[in-house]
This record gives sequence, structure tokens and C-alpha cells, in this order.
Amino acid sequence: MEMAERVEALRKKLNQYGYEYYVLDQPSVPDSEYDRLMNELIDIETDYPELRSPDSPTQRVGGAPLDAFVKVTHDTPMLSLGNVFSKGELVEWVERIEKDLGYSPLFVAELKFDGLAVSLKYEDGRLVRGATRGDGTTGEDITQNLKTIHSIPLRLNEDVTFEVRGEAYMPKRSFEHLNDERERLGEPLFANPRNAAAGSLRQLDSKIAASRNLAFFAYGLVSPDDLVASHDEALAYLERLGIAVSQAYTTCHTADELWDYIETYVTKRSELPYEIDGIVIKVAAYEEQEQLGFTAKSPRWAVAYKFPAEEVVTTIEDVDFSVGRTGKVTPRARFAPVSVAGSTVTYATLHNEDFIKEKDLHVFDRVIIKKAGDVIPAVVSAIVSERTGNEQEIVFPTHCPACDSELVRLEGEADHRCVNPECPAQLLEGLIHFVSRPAMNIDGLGEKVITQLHETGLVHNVADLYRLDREALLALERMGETSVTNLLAAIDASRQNSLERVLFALGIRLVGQKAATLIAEQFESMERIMTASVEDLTAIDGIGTKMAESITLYFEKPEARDLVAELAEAGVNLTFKGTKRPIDTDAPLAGKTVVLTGKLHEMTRGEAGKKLELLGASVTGSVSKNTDLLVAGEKAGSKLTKAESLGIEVWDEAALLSFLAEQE
Ligand code: 0OX
Repeated sequence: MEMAERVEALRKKLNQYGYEYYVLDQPSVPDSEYDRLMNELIDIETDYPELRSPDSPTQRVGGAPLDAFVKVTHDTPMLSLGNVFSKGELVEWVERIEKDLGYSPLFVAELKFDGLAVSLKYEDGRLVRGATRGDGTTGEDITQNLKTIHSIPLRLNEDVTFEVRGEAYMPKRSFEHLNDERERLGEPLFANPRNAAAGSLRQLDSKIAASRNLAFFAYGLVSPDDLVASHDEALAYLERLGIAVSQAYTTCHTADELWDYIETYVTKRSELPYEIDGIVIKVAAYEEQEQLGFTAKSPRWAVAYKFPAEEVVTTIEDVDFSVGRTGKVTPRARFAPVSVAGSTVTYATLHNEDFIKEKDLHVFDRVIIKKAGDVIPAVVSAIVSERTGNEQEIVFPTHCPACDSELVRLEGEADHRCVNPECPAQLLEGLIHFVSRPAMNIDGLGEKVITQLHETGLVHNVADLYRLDREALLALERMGETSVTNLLAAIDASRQNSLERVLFALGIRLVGQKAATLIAEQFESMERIMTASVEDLTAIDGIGTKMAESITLYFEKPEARDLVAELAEAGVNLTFKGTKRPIDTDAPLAGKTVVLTGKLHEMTRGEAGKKLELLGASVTGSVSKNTDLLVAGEKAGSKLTKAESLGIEVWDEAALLSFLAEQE
């Protein structure tokens, strides 16, 4: 036989066996037979380079590492899906469709795989390009990595030219194996299979992706009108061509039928070998899809029902109380560590005394917890039926845990506050807030240094920062020439900050970044803000009475006015310097404090920090109980150990990249 013919025969067989094994999960030959044929093909391709081909099954092992991913533009944008969260919202969506079309169409309901959306381009039946979704318009060419996924055919059963869209994911078993292995090696764990899949596909070295046992399901065809007439036909067609399509889809006529399907998978979800985070519902006929069209972000003819957050049970082992910069005392429950929505949870805020009373929580109660918005751990309820009698009441302190002065709880307010203006915990938290990135952004003033400055008495109020001298700093432990020079330069640079930063940095109750920007834009100088009335302030769209009252109350205090005078004296700019992008309190990481440590490969920590800040995070230098997330690159040291001991969520670089990619 001609060598070329043998090669073709081997490829055909290997493709067939691979399909049976990876897509159908029904191998017809033992692994040894597959390996034998593969080795023969590898040998021939080594000896006859002219017979090599990019769509040969030998290409699935990964190739030489890339320097960078090439950007690709999607000819047809990769849109995202609108969401519904309840039966009521689903019914409304269906009614809207029926109203727009004037009749009730056929729907396809299918699983919403929790992975990474990708586009696959086939030309004459050959896979020529695989790309990430990116921002929907521009993604990255990850062909090398996608080729390592056995459920993505490199050759189709027909020589067609089209683009397929689908989800690359990591099966639950692969995820568990991968994390077990990483734990053994002391490497940071992936938070969930989605992050693991996205992280694997973002590797420049495709051998890594090849080792990660990823899989793929197709869920759509682009511009398919001449091939098929509806989505269900498309799925069946894709399957005939040898592309992995989940068999879980169904067709429905009514919202009730759709809801039945959803309920079935709410139950079946945990038995599936891969993660799903919802159900996708699509109007079946392409003609109807075209008629319904798109909004700016998503098609009107499809919607995702998102499953409610996963809930788990654990025990409250203890409750501690901390004092924030506004004097608010916050109770926090410590749990027996438990895994929920892909990460280990050890703490959750209990907010205030009313929350504890309303939920009737006790130390040693068994409780249901979930992650609100899949991120922040929250207590849902106590399981009263599991009480043993050993539970203990959670007693709210009457005195400040930091300075022992009596706490006050004002009429109509839920919070207990320490009102001692000299409370060391408040002062320290105030200083930490003042220097933080979203506020004055003073680099090199992490929590450790600030605590040191505070404890040694060098810095009592924030204006003291601007009066620090070199000698005093050099006398501190662990402070060398270079760090002192850098620190003084960073403090000096902060004098030039625009007004909104200073206003936010003062830490006035209820005044967040967004409000500070609105007010600074409007009033342009601290002088004018200080003399503004409640009416002046509420005239700004977005500033409510409560916040306005808090601002006027703050500036009525002589200490506050003195502080502003001291800042002015120290040369701190107190005027608005220009237009700023308002900070989005709905941003995905709004209110989250993130620390970066270790070496990152794809970007510097500074770059990563900027990206996270753009998504609303406050990026700080050191890990504390206030840290929500640690991003640990290579050779992460004490910060990682500390974060782990505090039960703080840890992401590796891959998890960070996948998160950033999702937000694009
Ligand atoms: C999924 C999934 C995602 C329809 C138009 C934009 C996305 N994650 O499983 N997307 C879609 O559909 C399109 N279907 C899915 N099954």
C-alpha cells in the first residue's frame, strides 16, 4: 500500500476510535489498539514529513509554545445571553416572544454548560481556527489548545465550510484529578472547573492544555440558513458531522413545558459529569430568530435560566467582632470550612445584631450557607431541627472590642458603633482606607507599614503622613533607604490627586467612590463641599438625603475641618482636576479587596492590579482579615500562607486570566 494511503487509513481509524471514546463514550477497541495505531502514524509522519497534516490526530498532543495569542475578529459577533431567574421571569420572556411573533413558536431547551465559549472554523471539513469569545467582537486564536480537545474533530465527516460555536469545559472528574495533583504539588487550586478550563486554554504552551482533559459541546451554527432551518436541526446536523453535541436538549411548546425541563435538570444537575449553571432556551426556527433580532448585547430569541446559587450546610464555630473605620462593629461567623460553588468558605459576615436575631443564629448552630452572586459567602438560615441544646447565644458586645468605650446603637439604625474618635481600631482602619488604591493610592503603604506607623505613634491622623520625615522612617524596623525614598515619593505624588480621591479618602460615612466623584465634579473644591447644605448636595443626581446629611454632619465637626486645613497646609490638592470615569458600584468586584502576590507570567502585578481596579476591586498590598481574594502567582510565599490560614479565597494566574477574560 502507498504510504499516503496507509496514513489516510490510520487517521480515519484513529478519528473513528477517538470519536467513539471521547464523544460517544462507547469505545469499540481497547486503548492498546488505539495506542498501537497512533504510534504507527507518529512513526510514519516522523519519517515522511511531507505526509504530515495539521488535522492529523497526532496533532492533539500540543505543539511548540507560542509567544502570544493572535487576536481574531469574529465576523459574526459572539453575543452573550440575557438571564431569567424565576418561573415568573421565564413566563414573561415567553409572552414577549409570543407577542412579537403573533403566535407561539417551538422552543429548544438545552443545558447551559459552564465553561468557556469558543468559535471553531471549519473549511472543507478541516478545523482551521479556534478562538475565544473575548469581548464578543475580538477574541484570541487558541487553535493549538483547542486541537488538544478530543471531542473537537480536526476533520468532519463532510467537507463543509462553516463556523461552529460551543463551550469548552473541564469535566468534573478531570477537575478533581487536576486539583488533587496540584494539592499534592503544593500549587494553588482552581476555584472551579470553569476557571480551570479557561486557565488551561489561556496557556501559551498547548502541551499544558493537552494534559488537562478538556471537552467540548457545540451549541450553535453561524449563518447556517442554507444548511438547516432550525436550531434543533442544526444540533442534529452537527452531531452527524462528528461534533460533540449534548443529547440533553429537547423541544417545547409552552412556558410550562420549559419549566418542567428546567426542574428536571435542577435535580439531575449534580449527577451530570460536567458542570452546568443553567438552561438555555432558544426559539427553534431561524426565520423566527431573524424576525426577533437582537438587543445591543444579546439575541432576543434566546435566554438563559440561571440556577440559584448552590447551598451547603456547615456549623458556626465562633463569632468575632471587628471595628471598621466608621466605628461600625461587625460580627463575623467562623465556620467549619466547607466547599461551596467551587471554593472553601470559612467566614461570612453576620452584618449586625438584627441579622443575627432575625435568623435566630447561635454559636454551634448548623447553618445553610451560599455564595451570594456566586462570590460572597452568606448565611441563609439556621437549621433549627438539628439543634442539640449545646448552641450558645451570640451576645453582641456592649463595649468596643478595640478601645472598650461603650457602643451606641442609634434609634432606627441596625449598627452598633464605637463613637470614640480616638478609637485606635477606627484610626488605623481610617488610615488604611486613606492610603488605599481607590483613595489616595499611596504605593508602598501596605497594612503592615501603616500599622507600624500608627503603633509607633508616627502617624496619628492622615495629615501626619505628609509630615513624615526621612530620619524617623529610617529608624523603623525593616525600613531601608530605598523603601523610605520610594514611600516618601509616593506620599508626595499623592498630594497631586484630584479632589474626588481626597473626598473619598476622608472616609465619610456612606460616601463611596462614585458619590465622591459626583460631588467633586459638581463642587470642584473642598471649600465649597464643606459649606454645602443638604439641599445643595441632594441637588446632584445620585446623592440622597442620608448621604448629604452624613456629609454635612461630618464637616460640622471642628476636628474634620481642622483635618482638611492640615491637609491643605501639607500641600494636598483640594480641587477637582478633570473628568473622571465614574466608578461603577455594580462592577463585578465592587467592594472587594484583592491582594496580588508572586510572579505572574502574562502580565505584571501592576497591570493585573489595574485591570482588577477597573472591575471595581480595591487592590491592597497585604493580606488581612479584610482581604476578599488573593491572586497568587508563582513562588507566592507568606501572603499565600496567611491567606490560606484566614480562609481567604485564592486564585492562581490561570483563574485570574479566566476571570478577566470573562469580564472582557
Ligand atoms: C452554553 C450556551 C451558551 C445563543 C446566542 C448567544 C449564545 N453555555 O451552554 N450560549 C448559547 O447560545 C447562544 N447556548 C448555550 N447552550
